[in-house]
Amino acid sequence: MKMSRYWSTILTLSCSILLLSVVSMPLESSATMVWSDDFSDGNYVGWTINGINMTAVPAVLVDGNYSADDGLLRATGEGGGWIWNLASHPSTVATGTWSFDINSPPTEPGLTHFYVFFISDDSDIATGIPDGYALKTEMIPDDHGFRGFILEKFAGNEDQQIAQYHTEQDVLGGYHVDITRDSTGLFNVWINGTHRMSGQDNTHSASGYFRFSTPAGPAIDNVEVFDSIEFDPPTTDTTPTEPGVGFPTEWLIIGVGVPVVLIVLVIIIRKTR
Ligand SMILES: [Ca+2]
Ligand SMILES: [Ca+2]
Repeated sequence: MKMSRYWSTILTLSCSILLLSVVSMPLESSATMVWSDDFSDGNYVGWTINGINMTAVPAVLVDGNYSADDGLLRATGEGGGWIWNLASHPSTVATGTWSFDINSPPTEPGLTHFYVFFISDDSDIATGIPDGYALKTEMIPDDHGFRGFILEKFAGNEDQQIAQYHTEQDVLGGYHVDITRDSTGLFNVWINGTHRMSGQDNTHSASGYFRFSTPAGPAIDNVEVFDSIEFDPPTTDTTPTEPGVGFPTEWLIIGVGVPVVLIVLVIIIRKTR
């Protein structure tokens, strides 16, 4: 009882569709996280620590101080805001997604702001201000009365504001931050899940490090860096957005492919009896 050429072709096609869809699935659904650290092991292995004494002119390198004893990376040591600590982790992602938690303790004299350089190079490390892009957290009102978050570009000796989000209250306690940057240089920033900033800049297209730069007090945790855009910007700036929940086309292919294969098998079995 030979299988007809017609049904043989159908079966081959069906199996090919099924195989293709299964093979293509991991490409679409595989994790794209490049690196992460939640400090749950109580250490900051993988991070390089520096410190800068800003009271000296020019500023001088000193020992930086951090502790991960409590399961997050907190700048410790001398307070007063004059010793800046710089924790650097290798990170070559320049387009993608950066997610992290920050924690600001009640301010002490001299501590007014800190930076997360999510894209940076290793220039000007002696001043604590590398080239790249940073989220600046202005914990309490600055000289201009601004408090909140600033997306800032650093290039040479210049820094330039890309976008800002003025908060109603002092930025104290814990906040979750998600930042995306696409291939056109467009940044989007979410604070506690709500879209708050967007802006575009193409000055820097490469990164060497992710850096947490701060006087003693603030902490960072749950750093996750992806080389893909994990959050879609909203159509308006007021609507919180969640990661896109699309219906993968693979499911559709499988939804069609599996029944087709089953139907063909049933027909063949009935025909060959
Ligand atoms: Ca942690
Ligand atoms: Ca660790």
